Amino acid sequence: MGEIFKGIGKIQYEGPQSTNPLAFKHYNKDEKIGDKTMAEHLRFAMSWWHTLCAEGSDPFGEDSASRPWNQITNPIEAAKAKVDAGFEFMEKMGIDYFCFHDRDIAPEGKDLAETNANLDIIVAYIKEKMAATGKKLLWGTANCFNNKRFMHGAGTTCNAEVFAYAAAQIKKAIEVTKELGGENYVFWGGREGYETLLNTDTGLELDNFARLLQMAVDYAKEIGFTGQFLIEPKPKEPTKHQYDFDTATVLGFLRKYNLQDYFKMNIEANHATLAQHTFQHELNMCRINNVLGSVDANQGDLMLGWDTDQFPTNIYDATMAMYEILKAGGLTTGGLNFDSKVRRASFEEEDLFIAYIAGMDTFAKGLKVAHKLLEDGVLENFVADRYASFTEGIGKDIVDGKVGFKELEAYAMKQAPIKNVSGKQEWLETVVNQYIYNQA
Ligand code: XUL
Ligand code: CO
Repeated sequence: MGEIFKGIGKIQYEGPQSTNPLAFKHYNKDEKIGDKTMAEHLRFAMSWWHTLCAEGSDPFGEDSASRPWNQITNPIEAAKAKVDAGFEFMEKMGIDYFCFHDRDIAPEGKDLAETNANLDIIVAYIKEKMAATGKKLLWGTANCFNNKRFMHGAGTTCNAEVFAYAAAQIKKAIEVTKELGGENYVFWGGREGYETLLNTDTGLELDNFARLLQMAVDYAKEIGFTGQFLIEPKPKEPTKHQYDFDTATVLGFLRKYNLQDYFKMNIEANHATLAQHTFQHELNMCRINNVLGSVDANQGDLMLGWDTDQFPTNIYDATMAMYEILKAGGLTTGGLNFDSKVRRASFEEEDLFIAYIAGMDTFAKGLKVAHKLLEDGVLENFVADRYASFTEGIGKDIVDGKVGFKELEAYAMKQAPIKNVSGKQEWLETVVNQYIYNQA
């Protein structure tokens, strides 16, 4: 298509005092934070769907933006133009990774065979672009929620014909992800839930969902796909109740069906808040269970009950997210994928750049603050002191499994009056704020 984002050059780092809307204020990709560069820590990714496919429509209104690459009538040519736009965007933004659903990159054909053939054409085109630019695929996934065939679900449908179709679609999506060297493969259960229990066999649906995931595990082994499988929890929307409600629920499911060794989580900030959790809570649950895979970086509107997928600008949330990520040992095969969309009224192409800069700067600043917090051991030292009673005496006996109810009763009968110590929440909140204010 030739240059698409005319008048916008490569986005540069200009430092915290810059007032240039098209410059980074905190994200300085080669700057070292601890032993890794910012780019290595943050592993930013562009989401194909929100960045290249979405044009501002919502349930009440038509598109507000018409992207030039989507104006081409031939669907394969339009898909190629979208690839051109995506790679130019990543290049200008300095983003190394991208993520897609199968249907984001190539149009459906008249049947599955033609749809797969369309995918092959675009995958070959993307592969060429990857080789020329060094951009990488963070994860691929199958869109088993948009087409009306999935009205009752995909892996959790009541219709075995649909289950078979979904399995075939996911098989192809895993093959494509492998072909492009994808580091992960995501399962987000868009329709894997129910609208009413009056017509739903939840037992069969969950068993079948586990069967589908087991088939994916088996097939990945068979074809030598070594990327990490991820499940992206979300409690609701589009279904009233989604089975992959949150990290704790997904872990219970995986353990029941003996799938726990094959899946980690892809945590999305706005999904966490829809489940009435903080973003940090979900990352924390992943960290302590060793299942932190990747992150869909966005933010919701806490006053709304749906997924608004806004670009992340909340510095406090980003700091605490990076704190959990660093404590977990960092994003290994994962990354920070902007599953975020510009607001409907931010319809100009420049707004895409401004939005990504806002998100990347927020996480870069969060990374710097979180690194410093950890380096100084502020919260760690406080927490260690708070639980010190479990490192000696009766507390150590509890942790070591040396005592049961009877021994503890005997101990409690003779113990001195119990003294507690303040949790100092307000003080800790002040300290975190000070780190945010004082970190350049
Ligand atoms: C939907 C959502 C998806 C997944 C991939 O809420 O987050 O875009 O990230 O299917
Ligand atoms: Co997501």
